[in-house]
Amino acid sequence: MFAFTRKTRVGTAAAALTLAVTLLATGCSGGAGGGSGSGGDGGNLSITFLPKNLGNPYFETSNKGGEEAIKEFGGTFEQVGPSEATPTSQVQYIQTAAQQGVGGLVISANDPSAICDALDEARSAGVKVVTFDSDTDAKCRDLFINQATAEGIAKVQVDLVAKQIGDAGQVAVLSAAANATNQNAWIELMKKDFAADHPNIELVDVVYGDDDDQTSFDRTAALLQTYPNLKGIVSPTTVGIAAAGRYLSTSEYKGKVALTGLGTPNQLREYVQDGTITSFALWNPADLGYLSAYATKALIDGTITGKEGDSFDAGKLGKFTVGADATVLLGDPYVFDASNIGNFDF
Ligand code: RAM
Repeated sequence: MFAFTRKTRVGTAAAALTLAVTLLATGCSGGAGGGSGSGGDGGNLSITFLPKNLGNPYFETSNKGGEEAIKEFGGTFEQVGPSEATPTSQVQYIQTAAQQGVGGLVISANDPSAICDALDEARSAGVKVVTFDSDTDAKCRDLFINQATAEGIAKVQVDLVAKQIGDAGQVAVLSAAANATNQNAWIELMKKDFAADHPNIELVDVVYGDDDDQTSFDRTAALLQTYPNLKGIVSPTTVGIAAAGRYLSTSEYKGKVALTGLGTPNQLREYVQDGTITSFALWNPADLGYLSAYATKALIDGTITGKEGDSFDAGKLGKFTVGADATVLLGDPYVFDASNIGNFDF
């Protein structure tokens, strides 16, 4: 029996919000809600969340979702993480969690392979390893909780920028850390989409802000200087798009150079209101954390092993089934604009 312990602050009602698209959770076979969970001795339900880095509102929201789920099923939630999103910065936290004997580790990887040795050791010690948001090589983890398909995430951003610049001209990508598994997968697919469907759009550069606000801000300034004819910036990171929005909103480029990508409504609201940003996309990070926690519980209590076709209950989100490559899919990306941004608080 595990008492729930809270090691992060509980914030607003953000975690309770569910995006229109994700709440479909169709087959929603009855939310567990408040405390049904595993009951009794479902294994070691002490679960540690390890984001790419701390201080990113996106991960604060996903952690809140994880915390909510773990509270429901009576486990212990902890959140740890490095200050910088570098390839090996998470290793020491993985080692510590394993030494502490946690039952599960939920991690968003800064690099597909740099943390694999540490994860292997943790798994040998009996820790269930679940990646979420940004995967490792599949052999290094038990399960990956994917926010939306990589193809869908790439396409929504390409479609948005194409529409915003009249389907012609130069665009650049402002990404996160150079090794980030998720952004790199999305960028590769964006390149294909541009080449296949948008012959008049030229992707001139991909630069990296390291999911650091100041670095992302500086990279935005440099892009605008280097490419005077730039028509649009696509930033597939919540940190990057917020920093680029801040730069553009007080510059001569506001409303002239389009900015889109993946962002949180709370960070971008003012830039939608002041005309810097028309529309952008994301999923519900709280739901992603919530689903990841329930998936980890299901691995720990033996409901699933990560085999394709395994299914488990994820509380208010309903039932989910493990797909190919031990991956579970949350849903579809969602587009935010002036008409709907007021409905969201995260
Ligand atoms: C940042 C991180 C995260 C990514 C989002 C869209 O918060 O890079 O991994 O999924 O942006």
